[in-house]
Amino acid sequence: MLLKLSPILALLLAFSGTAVAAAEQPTTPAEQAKLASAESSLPLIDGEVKKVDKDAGKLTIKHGPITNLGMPAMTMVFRVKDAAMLDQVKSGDAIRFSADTVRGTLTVMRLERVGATAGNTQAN
Ligand SMILES: [Cu+2]
Repeated sequence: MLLKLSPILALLLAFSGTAVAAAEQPTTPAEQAKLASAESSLPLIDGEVKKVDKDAGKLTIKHGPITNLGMPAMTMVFRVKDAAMLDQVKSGDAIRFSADTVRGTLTVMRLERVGATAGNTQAN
């Protein structure tokens, strides 16, 4: 009897293992949509790039109040979500950006250049 039960038990264990693994998957389409909308609903903050550190993957930004983080205006260092952001700006650029805490680190989630502050007026 025990010998006949054990394959069933093994099957049940295999199924429950699969169920647990599926439940731990953090990225169902619904969750991805939720994450994406949370990201795009972050407020855009005015800032000025003070330093671009490509080696460290960081930007120093003089920023206005960041309401979603409860942070007053200051100059500070942010990590960037995407290293390509570091190629889009240089020191002195006026930007708009959104920031959030990702795994305990303040991270630039979105970045737009609004113009250079150094009289860089080229005709497009
Ligand atoms: Cu700050």
